Amino acid sequence: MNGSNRPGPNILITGTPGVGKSTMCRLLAERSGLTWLEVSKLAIENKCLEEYDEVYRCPVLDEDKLLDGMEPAMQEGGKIVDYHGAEFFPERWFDIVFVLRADNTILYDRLVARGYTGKKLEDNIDCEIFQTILEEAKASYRDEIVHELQSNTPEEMEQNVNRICQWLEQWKIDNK
Ligand code: DAT
Repeated sequence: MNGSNRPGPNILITGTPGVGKSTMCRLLAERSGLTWLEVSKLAIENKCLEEYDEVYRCPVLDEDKLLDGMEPAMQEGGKIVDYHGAEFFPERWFDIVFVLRADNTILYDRLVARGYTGKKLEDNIDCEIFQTILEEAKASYRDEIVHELQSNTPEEMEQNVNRICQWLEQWKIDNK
């Protein structure tokens, strides 16, 4: 049940970079009418990116500032959030969490196509092999709200979106 009194549920879509979070969120937002909060864009818009990490070749995120900026929208409910991590959001924000997964070889090709090389490429492939984000999600949220979804093919993405839309319809019935 929804203990938060939100008018709509909040959904977290997480997983290793390249598993298909943003591609699926775009489609899910269109189909469901929920609002997609793209954390990577919010971080830029709300000026939450600090100095550049030379090893990982990406800027360091000011997590507290990002979370404070997201709070009002999350309280409204009806939000889809995608991020390549699951542990730094408040647990109370989410009604359900989906962890997207992809086969290592498929993920490798996607990340190479994105221009990832060296340590960044290796670390992200290791992250998927060791199912780091799945473990993070299970450690951060109640087991029964964490679901793993395979995201290797367009057909699987379609099935995933349908499944989440069905869950949403049931949520509306249960929370009338
Ligand atoms: P993420 O947001 O998790 O980093 P993405 O949505 O940008 O990933 O997807 C990475 C690439 O993989 C992009 O070129 C689209 C493709 N892709 C994503 N999901 C897919 C799927 N289920 N089947 C085939 N290709 C997919």
